[in-house]
Amino acid sequence: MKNVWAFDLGASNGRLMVSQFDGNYLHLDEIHRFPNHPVQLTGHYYWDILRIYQEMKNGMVKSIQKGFRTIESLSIDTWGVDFGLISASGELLGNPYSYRDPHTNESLKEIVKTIPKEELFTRTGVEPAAINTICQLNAIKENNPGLLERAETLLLTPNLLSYLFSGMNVNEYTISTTTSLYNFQQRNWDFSIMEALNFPKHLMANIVETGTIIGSTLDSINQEVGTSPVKVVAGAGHDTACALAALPIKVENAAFMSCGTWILMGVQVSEPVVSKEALQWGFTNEGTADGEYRLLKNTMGLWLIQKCRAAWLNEGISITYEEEGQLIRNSKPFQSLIDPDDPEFFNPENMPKKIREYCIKKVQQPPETKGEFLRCILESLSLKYRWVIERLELLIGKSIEVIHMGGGGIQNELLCQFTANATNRRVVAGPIEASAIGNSLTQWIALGEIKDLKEGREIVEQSFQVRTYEPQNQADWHDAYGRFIKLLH
Ligand code: ADP
Ligand code: LRH
Repeated sequence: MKNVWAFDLGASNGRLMVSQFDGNYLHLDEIHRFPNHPVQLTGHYYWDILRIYQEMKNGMVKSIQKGFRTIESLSIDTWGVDFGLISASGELLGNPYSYRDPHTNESLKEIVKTIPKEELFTRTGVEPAAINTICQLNAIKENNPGLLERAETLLLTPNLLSYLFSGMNVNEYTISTTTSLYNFQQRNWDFSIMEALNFPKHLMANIVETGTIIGSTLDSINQEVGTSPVKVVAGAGHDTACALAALPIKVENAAFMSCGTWILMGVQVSEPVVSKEALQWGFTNEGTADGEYRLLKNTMGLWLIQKCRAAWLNEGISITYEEEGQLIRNSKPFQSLIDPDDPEFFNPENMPKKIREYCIKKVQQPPETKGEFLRCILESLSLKYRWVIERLELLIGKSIEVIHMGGGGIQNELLCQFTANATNRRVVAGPIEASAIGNSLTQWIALGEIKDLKEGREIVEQSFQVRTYEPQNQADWHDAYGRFIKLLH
């Protein structure tokens, strides 16, 4: 059996998985998992990239200790849009900013004075949004110009890390498409956008196709972790592209949902959808692992629960996931609803307090108990997914009957059931580790062990279990949607 290392780094946790392929089945072993959070200091939010790098090496050591010694290759996928800047002498300049940093608050307003929103959208396919790389670069240009002046190369997070392991400077296709600086017609960086915004034109490292073998692990790494050289593959670098690659979607009328800190819901399309409605409803088009596009909406995900749990932990209260489910089951349905994508919830200091304030403002009974907060969140999230799926259908002119959910968030069974209920569609949930599996598929394809993604998905289907959820309590969910939709206007 051959092994590859799949590093899947999410905005709440990172993990190293060994993916094994025996010619018929894939096997996945979790080697190492570590928490990951934006760190606040000096008035900004950063990623603790050096700790992430160290944890990745800790994972390699553990893998070898567990007997996975011969590794064919490695690839890294991460959340989108963020990046590191490298100096002319090859050093990392500062800590990479997190997309939750408020320094981009004014960026979009500034950018659209030069390039209107419609033009940005039709050139890049990406929803104009403050988190995007383009807005972060604009904020750095305005607030920290010295940093941009010293920067020779911009590497998106997966490729920043692959650079630290291999010394090779490239950006991979799927992660590059998240920036709002990628021109999908030219299939390259949009140098005229960069010029118009006075970004240095040399900044963006070249884009390579998904699955390019870019080099191998540095001697210093091999010595430190005790391995022989491992091929470094630029597999799909965007975690959402990886998740879609691994979902066992067989029918045309299916949508995907990648569930973690964010929830991304969409469909694969051969050309980006950049209509007026797509822009108005906040849809985006990002690259798939097989070179096409994902028409999707970036929506709030389990961040709301993560931040409630953090606030309760500050009060000394820790709840297990099992208790979480019990608390929700024991609380009254549809008491209060929120628009989960309201900007108020993007990065508040105290999430439960914000949710209460929102409900009071919208003249609803605010949640009191932990169960009420959690129920309010899960019901509101699921109702938002109905809103998204109905608009997706309008955009593609086809009906969607099945939703494939993957990612760590599907371990929340109520989220899957509520999504089936709210959307009145069958949900097929699995695999949980969709991103790590998709990451490894792009490596197995690069290594010539699997022919293409179609074959890869068939292998995933026979290797991992899925669970089906049928819609329930339609009348109640339909009534609740009537209340929910009013919150969006
Ligand atoms: P990311 O990749 O964004 O870091 P994951 O895909 O790892 O996120 O999903 C993590 C989230 O999934 C957690 O924040 C939590 O809300 C949810 N989750 C993980 N395990 C469980 C579980 N056993 N029960 C319920 N929810 C879970
Ligand atoms: C989810 C995700 C999503 C967005 C966000 C910044 O982890 O990759 O697709 O790009 O992070």
